[in-house]
Amino acid sequence: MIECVQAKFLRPIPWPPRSVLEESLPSVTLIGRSNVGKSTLTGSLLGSTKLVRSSKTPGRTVDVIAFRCTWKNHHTGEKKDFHLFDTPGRGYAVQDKGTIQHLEDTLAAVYAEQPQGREPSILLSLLDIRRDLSAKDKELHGFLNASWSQLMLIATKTDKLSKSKQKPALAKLGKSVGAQCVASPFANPEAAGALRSLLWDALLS
Ligand SMILES: Nc1nc2c(ncn2[C@@H]2O[C@H](COP(=O)(O)OP(=O)(O)OP(=O)(O)O)[C@@H](O)[C@H]2O)c(=O)[nH]1
Ligand SMILES: [Mg+2]
Repeated sequence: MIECVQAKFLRPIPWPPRSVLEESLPSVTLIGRSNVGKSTLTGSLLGSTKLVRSSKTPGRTVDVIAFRCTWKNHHTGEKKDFHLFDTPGRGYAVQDKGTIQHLEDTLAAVYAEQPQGREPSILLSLLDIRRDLSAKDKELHGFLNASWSQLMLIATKTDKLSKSKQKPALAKLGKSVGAQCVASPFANPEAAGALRSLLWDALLS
């Protein structure tokens, strides 16, 4: 079992982020449209909703929010430190026409903060299972598939579909982005634990 034993809110990083975090650590960065569930998933990964602000109103998160986390593997006793970045939603908080360019700049900046090839930079791209991919989503995922080695697709709001529709919808979404999609662990601590295990392996790779 992987548990978050420590999570520290660092500071909001202005958009686009110009600051450079001093410590070089692996990172997990959550991206996706506004209201898709990034801050909610951040809370699940931290094992606490106290440090995050999710909201029914789109555009809640307007800066890149950085956390310094320590996860512990209770089987081996091993610990792992990393940065977790919750980002503003595309399509609302950052509305100008250069949205994709801004996002690419953000990701490049987050990536550049770590010595390349040494620390894994894991990107979690969140997609609402009920929405068809827009042209911009496709453009962005074309860029990410080509440039990001550790990209994981997370489908949110799967619980809003009936059980029988969830699997085919996951497969369809995965096909449209050209990669496998896993369901977000919304309100399901067991599923949150399973996702932390997947990320743990990725952080150690
Ligand atoms: N039913 C359901 N609701 C979800 C899920 N994930 C998030 N939500 C809800 O969706 C709303 C938006 O969630 P947030 O986590 O604030 O979304 P966000 O992507 O951080 O939004 P911005 O900060 O505006 O970019 C909240 O009311 C959440 O409770 C999910 O998987 N299922
Ligand atoms: Mg948010």
